Order: sequence, then C-alpha cells, then structure tokens
Amino acid sequence: MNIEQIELRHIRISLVSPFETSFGVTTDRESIIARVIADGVTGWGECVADAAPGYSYETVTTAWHVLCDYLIPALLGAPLNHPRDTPARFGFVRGHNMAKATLEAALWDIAAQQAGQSLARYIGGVRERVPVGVSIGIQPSSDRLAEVVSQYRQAGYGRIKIKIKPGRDLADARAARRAVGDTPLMVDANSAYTLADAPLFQEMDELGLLMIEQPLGYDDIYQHHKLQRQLRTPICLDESIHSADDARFALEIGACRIINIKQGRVGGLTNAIAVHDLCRQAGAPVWCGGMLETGIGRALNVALASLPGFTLPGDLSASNRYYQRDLIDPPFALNPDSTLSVPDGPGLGVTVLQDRLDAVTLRRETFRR
Ligand code: OSB
Ligand code: MG
Repeated sequence: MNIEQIELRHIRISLVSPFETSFGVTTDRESIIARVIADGVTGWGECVADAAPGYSYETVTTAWHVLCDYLIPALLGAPLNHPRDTPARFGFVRGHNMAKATLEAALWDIAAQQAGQSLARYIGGVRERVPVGVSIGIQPSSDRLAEVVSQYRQAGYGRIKIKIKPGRDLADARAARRAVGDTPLMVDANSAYTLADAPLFQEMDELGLLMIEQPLGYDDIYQHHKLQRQLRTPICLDESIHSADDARFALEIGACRIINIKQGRVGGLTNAIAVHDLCRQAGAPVWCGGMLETGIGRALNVALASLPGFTLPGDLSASNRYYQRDLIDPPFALNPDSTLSVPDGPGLGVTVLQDRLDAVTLRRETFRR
C-alpha cells in the first residue's frame, strides 16, 4: 500500500442524551476522524479517545499529538505491505493504542476495498447480523432508570447494560432487574470499586447478571482474580486488557471469564483479532465493546463482531441511540431480533456524509507523502 495522503479532523457531535458513568458525564462526543488515501483508494478511521482522560489516559489532544508528530510520519515514510503490519510499524511508540488504531482502521477499510470484499468478510467474519445490546448511563434516580431501561427494552434491545458507581449500584441493579424481567442484564462499574467492596458484589450475585464488567482498578488484573473467586457471576474485563498477552494472563489466573474487546483499547484491528483468536482457543466468550462511536467507528466494530468468537451481544446500538444524525449513510438500525446487520458493501460498507462531517469538524489538518 502506497499511502499518499492523510487528513485528520477533530470533531464534536452532540449525544441524544447525556451519558453518565462512574468517571464522568459526556454530553458531546469529541473524537478524531482520519481519512487515508492509498493507491487512490479512500479509507476511514475513528479515534475512540475522549476529550477527558476518564476512561483511559489517552485524550483527543494526546492522540492528535501522537498522530501528527509520530504515527503519520512513520506511515508516510515507506510503503506498507498489509494493515496487519501496522502494529510493528508503530512499535517505536509506547502505548497510545487509541491513536495507533485510528490509522490502522482506515488501512483495513482500504485493503478490503482493494480485495473487493466487505471488511467483515475480509477478516473472516461469519455473521450477517451481530447480536447487540444497549449501554445505559447512570440516571437521576433508580425509578428513572427503570423507565429508561423499559423504553430500550421496548425498542427491541435484548440485552441491557447499566452503569454503576458507589452509591448508585445495588438499588439501581435491582430496579433494572425488576424492569427487564428475565432479559439478560449486566452492570459496568468502570473501575469504581476495590476488593473491600466484595460483599456488595456478593449481593449482586443474587440478581442473575450476565456479567459484572470491570469492577476494580483500571490497570488491575490480580485483584480481579480475588474477587472472581468469591462470585458466581462472571467478571468481564474491559479497561485492564490492552493486548493478547493481558487477555492470556487474565484468563489463566481466573481474573475474569469474559473479555470485552475494543479495537481502540488494544491498539487496532490486528491486535483485536489476536485477542479474539486467543480467547476462542481458551474457550472464553468475547463481545465487542463500544465507545459511543459515530457510524464510522461503529461500522468497524460491527465487522469485528462478525468473527465467530463474538458469541455475546456487543455494545453496538443503533445510530439513533447515540446521535440525531449519524455521519454515515445508511445509519445503523436495530433489527427486531436485537441485531445490527453487517454491511456487505466493499470495505466498511457505509458512505461518509461529507456535509455532516464538515458540520461537526472543529479543526482539520492534511499530510502528504
Ligand atoms: O466502559 O464500555 C465502557 C462508553 C464510553 C467509554 C466506556 C464505555 C462506554 C460504554 C458505551 O459503555 C458503549 C456504547 O458505545 O454503546
Ligand atoms: Mg466498560
């Protein structure tokens, strides 16, 4: 692949409703959209870093810096054989996985188009529809949460996840359980607790949750194994897993039984596929996490989730759950069986709406070979 041009845009787009987690409230999603041209073919990538360093240390500003000053020059400097060679090309930069994944995404889009295939098929996807759920932020009260949960269930979501934080946990989980009946339900703590909170999670064990996502430290694996030993409910790790090695370690010591795969968090699609392959061999189910992406990032996630090991519903909701008007056409819509259809056009299989993208762009920079 001869990479000819890379354009970065810092964008800001309003969510349909504020999204509150244990680390903060998001009302507008800021991110970076990369447009890469190689061999005359255009590919798109979305950076999942947020404006603030609440979920991870990366931010839109750190990603912009690392992209402009290190990753883009490294990519424009010499041709690349295949997108799977991107992690090695970027190996001279420590960390900054979300920045790295942004460019790799666009390269996969291009490579699949060059092969005349959808990205899903190109990476070995086996599903035409992927099972999905919805992730619901912390609400003003448990009663309000029950209403919101019921609305999403009525809209067709067959798996509900609620965010929890200290003081807003057991009562919320109980209210959500009453509201959903026996619909699969799970909680995500985004690292808000310590091992001293084990009794709280033992009480949650009674609610028949599908899993408890990332209860302890954002960089912890060891303490999670101590908690998992005390629970029947599977623990799922999100924040702590940055590579296939992390996933192997976590599964081997019994820190979790399920892994949430986010391509941005593990440094790109190549590493995400490696985590998937490892978990599949280990017999551990995985699901595709989300970061409130626009349709550009969502299309990549949907392709990833079409791989055979993604047996649990992903945080991949319809476009209208996040944004009034998505940046792509057609927008993602929820099927009655709580799935999203995997686009079958070449590459990502969605069209980026240039006027929408222009309308949300705050800053733009173009780099040429
Ligand atoms: O922990 O899974 C998370 C959103 C932003 C940052 C972290 C997380 C989330 C979500 C939303 O849960 C998932 C989605 O995109 O629907
Ligand atoms: Mg999570």
